[in-house]
Amino acid sequence: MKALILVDIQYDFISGGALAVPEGETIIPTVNQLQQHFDLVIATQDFHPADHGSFATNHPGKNPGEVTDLNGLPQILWPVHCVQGTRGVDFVEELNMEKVEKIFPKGTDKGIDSYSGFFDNGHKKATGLGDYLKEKGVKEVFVVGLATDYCVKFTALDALELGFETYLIKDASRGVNLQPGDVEKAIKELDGQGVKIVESKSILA
Ligand code: VGL
Ligand code: ZN
Repeated sequence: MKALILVDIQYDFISGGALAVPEGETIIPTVNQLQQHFDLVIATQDFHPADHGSFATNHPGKNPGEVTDLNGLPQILWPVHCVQGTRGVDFVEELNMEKVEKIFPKGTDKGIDSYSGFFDNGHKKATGLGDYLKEKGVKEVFVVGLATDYCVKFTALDALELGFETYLIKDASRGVNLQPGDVEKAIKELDGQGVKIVESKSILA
């Protein structure tokens, strides 16, 4: 049983969004095609309250890109993004959601960020995604979406740690590249940990 996880394909992560990932929207046609090749499709949704601790504006004197301490964890500060009730939090209209069986929101606790779709950044609370996939009999997890160097990366690493055979579909993901080369670094790290890096054509063929 193979599952496809669509990570954070939301307005704030595409061109024009608050935390725009370069070329973020260009993955959508490929992601839509890929869905037809999977038994199960699920989506994660970055889903912050307005007072979330990952927003630079909630730390007077600090700017996006700076790192602070958030309840004992290092936290990169981001522009305000994916706030519940705003358009930025919505899935991009062109993304086919018909096959998506369940949505897993994350980043809802203002005191801790959650890059992975499985756990918060402190690995304290599970979103339920791991148990859900296991109950469905999933053995292989394929990860696509935004952003390769943050939420896609940590979702893939947690999938691997939970015992799933884990794949990153490279061309169906895009990254932030806060520092030049971050995406390549993330892919190398995933590869080194045992995530299989593949191209969409190997699945669509
Ligand atoms: C993400 C930074 C902050 C992501 C979410 O979806 O990769 N990155 N929140
Ligand atoms: Zn976020």
